Amino acid sequence: MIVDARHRPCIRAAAHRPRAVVTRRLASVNDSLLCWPIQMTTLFEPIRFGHIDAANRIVMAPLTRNRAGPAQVPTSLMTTYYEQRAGAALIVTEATQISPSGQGYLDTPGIYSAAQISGWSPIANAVHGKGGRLMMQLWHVGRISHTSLQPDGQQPVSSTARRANAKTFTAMGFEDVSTPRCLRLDELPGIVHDFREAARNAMAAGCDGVEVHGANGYLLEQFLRDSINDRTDAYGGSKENRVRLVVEVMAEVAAEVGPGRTGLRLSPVSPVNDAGQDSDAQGLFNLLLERLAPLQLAYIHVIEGATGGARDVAPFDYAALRRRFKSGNAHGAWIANNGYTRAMAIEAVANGSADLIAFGRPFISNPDLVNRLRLNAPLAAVNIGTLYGGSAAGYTDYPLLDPEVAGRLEPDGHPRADFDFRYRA
Ligand code: 8OZ
Repeated sequence: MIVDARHRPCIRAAAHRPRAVVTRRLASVNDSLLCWPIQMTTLFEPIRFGHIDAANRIVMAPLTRNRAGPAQVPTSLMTTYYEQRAGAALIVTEATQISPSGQGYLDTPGIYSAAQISGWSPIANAVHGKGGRLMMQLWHVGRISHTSLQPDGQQPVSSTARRANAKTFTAMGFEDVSTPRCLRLDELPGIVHDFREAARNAMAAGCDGVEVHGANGYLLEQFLRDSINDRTDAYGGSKENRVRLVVEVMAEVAAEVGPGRTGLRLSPVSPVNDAGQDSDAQGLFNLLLERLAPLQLAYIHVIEGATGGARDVAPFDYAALRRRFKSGNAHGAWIANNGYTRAMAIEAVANGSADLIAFGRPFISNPDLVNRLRLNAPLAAVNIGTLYGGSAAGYTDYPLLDPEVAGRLEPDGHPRADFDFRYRA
């Protein structure tokens, strides 16, 4: 069961108002007797899960933007970008490499050096200053990389020596990824160690927790899926063996920062980055969540369908996965993602199929997405040409909602009493 957030000062005033159920009186006849209850959505209500208290149920999904500075250090422009979006219940940072070999794209930030920790620190402070919460997404890209991005121009590493049929973004533009080298058994403790150290660094930077990137065909998924993992050691073959590395990483990260500050992102059937379908995706991910259950993680964040694409790319019973996570974990939250509209998000939270909903691209072009969703205001379209790399253009210059419309909100973000609800769905 999810318990409500301990209300922070910025939302305390609102907490005294009965928002969950309101009554509207019928004008004219016997108005003291004729009332009907209107069940209001819970998408905009606070929630506490693990050790995270969040002001609403709208998460900013991790979004790769390729604007880190030299030595993969976050910049002050990134502080502005994240601060502008702190109205989200929770921001999950763009994927951030745990080690130099974990990098797969140009100008993605890292969290393995002192300079990188110092670079992330003002971002965490800025988000907290606006009442938001910041989880750092930790990734190792594995074979989705290019030798030009690797230390000393070495081969990327993976669970296999087979190259992915995928592209990455390098100094030369979009290029085919390089052929990887298969990690030796004796190198795997080092990968687990790097995740743990990175988690420690994220907390030193002031983050509220970490989300391990177990999705989208990157290193951890390269171990999970039998379409990629062709090992014959204790980390390949059976499902039990293929979930082993993810379980070890999650156990170490949770031991470092606390399970209530640890989440995991999965994409069980997404085909991105040449991640072929597992021969039994349902069985594989069901087993993974069973093995993770004792850890009592703060949340699981699931991309439903193809990342950024079709939601029905392959059959999958997400509810079965959620049941395995929820069973015995009273404080864990289920975050759903991928192509959710406002109506779908309201419905999913209301019917309990998700506790929070993560929005990706809408957060890029709508820094005040939470207010817009509250008011059912129009959403601005994203400029695809400025997604990856570049400067402030298409990054920190997306406008806020028209102040006249935004003026219909209380300072805490809830619609004013005189709001006429014409923007409501
Ligand atoms: C879109 C599609 C696949 C991968 C990530 C950079 O997951 C990505 C990604 C984005 O971090």
